[in-house]
Amino acid sequence: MDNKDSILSKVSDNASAEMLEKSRIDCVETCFDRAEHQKAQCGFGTKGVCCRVCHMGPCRITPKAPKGICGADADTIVARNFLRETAAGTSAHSDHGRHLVLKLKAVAEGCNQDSKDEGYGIKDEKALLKNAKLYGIETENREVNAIALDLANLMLGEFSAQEEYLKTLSLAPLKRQGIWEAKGIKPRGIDRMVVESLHRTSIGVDHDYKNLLMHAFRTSLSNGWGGSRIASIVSDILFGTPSPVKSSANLGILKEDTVNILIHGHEPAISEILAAAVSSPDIKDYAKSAGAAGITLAGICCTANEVLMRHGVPLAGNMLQQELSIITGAVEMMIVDVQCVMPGLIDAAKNYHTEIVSTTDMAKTIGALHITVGESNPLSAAKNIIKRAIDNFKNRDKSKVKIPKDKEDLIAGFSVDAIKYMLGGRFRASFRPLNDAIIQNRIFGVAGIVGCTNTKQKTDEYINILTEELIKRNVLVLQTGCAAIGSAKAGRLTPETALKMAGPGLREVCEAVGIPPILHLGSCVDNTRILEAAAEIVKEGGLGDDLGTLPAVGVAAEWMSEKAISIGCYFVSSGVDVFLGNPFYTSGSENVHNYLHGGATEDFNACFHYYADPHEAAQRIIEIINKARDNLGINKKTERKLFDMKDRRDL
Ligand code: BF8
Ligand code: SF4
Repeated sequence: MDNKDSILSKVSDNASAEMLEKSRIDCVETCFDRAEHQKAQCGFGTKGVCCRVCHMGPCRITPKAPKGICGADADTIVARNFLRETAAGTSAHSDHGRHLVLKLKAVAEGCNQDSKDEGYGIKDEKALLKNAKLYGIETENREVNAIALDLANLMLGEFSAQEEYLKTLSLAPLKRQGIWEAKGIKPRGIDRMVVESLHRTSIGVDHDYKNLLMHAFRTSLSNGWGGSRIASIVSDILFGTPSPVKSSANLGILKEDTVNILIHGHEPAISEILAAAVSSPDIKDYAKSAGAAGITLAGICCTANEVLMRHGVPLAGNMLQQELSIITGAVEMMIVDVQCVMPGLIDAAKNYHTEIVSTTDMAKTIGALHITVGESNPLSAAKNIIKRAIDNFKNRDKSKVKIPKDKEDLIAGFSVDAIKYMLGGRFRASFRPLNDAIIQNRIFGVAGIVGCTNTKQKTDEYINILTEELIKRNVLVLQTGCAAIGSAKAGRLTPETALKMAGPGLREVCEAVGIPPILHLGSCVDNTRILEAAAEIVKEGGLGDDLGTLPAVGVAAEWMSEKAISIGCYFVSSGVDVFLGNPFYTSGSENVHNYLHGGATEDFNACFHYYADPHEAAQRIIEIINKARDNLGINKKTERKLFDMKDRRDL
């Protein structure tokens, strides 16, 4: 059994530590225990030199056996594995995007509604019109549904295009588009890119490690400037473009006297309708009649981020807290959709009254109750699920309940439109003040800190150390995914707490504008909001004409998912250096490893950097940003000027 010290070496926040301790008392196994059981991880796997793409193998590369049975060497095998991971990550984000486009199409055709005002609909017509125009769709004097249908059909074409290049690429700066063209990595249809990845990596096809890696970058672009971007755009149209919203984070948001329902996964369609169901008066009455004071709806992982951004639904926790949330004994139901949902939830739930409900036909787990929200009357279907959770309230065993007190306030909801609005106000919404602040060295640079939590690291530690080190040095931090939840749990997503840590220049700007120095931009697909912001900064002028010239970096601090590999690749091929807190499984090939961690700079002006220590990462990030500033000629010593009232108003 773990002692307190060993528990504290696994998790950073007190709520998680308390629940991990309770897991010992309740005899519930968690991912932290299973990580111990898996400790002696396979060296061939971690080096990337195990190949099982055909059944003459598996083949493993060693000094004595430098080639597989077919003759494939370490370079080929490592690059093939890397491409397969990138393709899987791309497919996850992009399929999420596809489901949303299909939802938009159904809504435009008048389906997916209970009545005119209930069920799914187009919440943000402004976002629809803006994006339709971006794609060249006629909007003048046309019905909203007709425009939505055209946009949905165009976006479906982004998945199925065989010969045409992705239209969404045109949202990137022209110079970057030119680099993709010159390097031959402009993706065609998203589905084609993923299928081609599988084809290329099957036995006897592509053996040139560089050619394989180029297809990894090409495929990742079909995610970042394709599937994920489309997912964010369509989510905003269907559910509303986020704007700053207050909420709170960590397991302390659960309540002893309410029915507690957790939503977990990634796709916002189900959670949106559940959020609507929970706030309907008949459901509130139903909860009261069951003896509860109300319903607490909260989220885990990126589904949580989606409904936080749009409705202020609190964050129960990030990926490695999913089992810990059940161990509170106070969760009536966890409703899951796709991605990052651990099969281990079922065994954890068996120890309590918690019911796990899966909602998507493509993601089932034995032991979970499967209920889908169909095309007709989605709101009624969602209400029925919530009623079932309420019915389960009476089964809660009070003797097993222990809810940690920890919860922190937060501000989220920073879509690109919201950031522009905060910076420039309603009539002059723009990135100009941010660009000026960077040019004047009030803000030294920008870092996007994204990604997961991983049992190989103490949860949230790397994220929080690095974030603190960077804002101290006046680097504005943009966050998404589980990294943002990590900062939220540490109480860093409030202007007050974070401003105490920020360097003087960054603090000045944040105070003048009224934003925290760490901005929560949303879920993992919303990493494309970071690219969108970067593209807007380039467009605004004064910081070069390409994403690759910006004083900006990306960081996947505690990543574990294949999605993070795809994200990292689309950042690098978009010209943004990416720091990893965990290594890729590529060390078995010097050629592959060296290209990804250095050689790629020649092609894209960016590459990957692995640092196990967040302090060292911070140091190197500062050097890279400094070099970008030098190249832009904005490192000239400018006279520091304190803001007077007029400057603040101008900002
Ligand atoms: O898509 S950050 S652990 S929840 S993979 Fe998963 Fe990683 Fe969390 Fe969101 Ni992204
Ligand atoms: Fe072995 Fe080649 Fe088959 Fe891979 S493709 S398992 S290296 S024979």
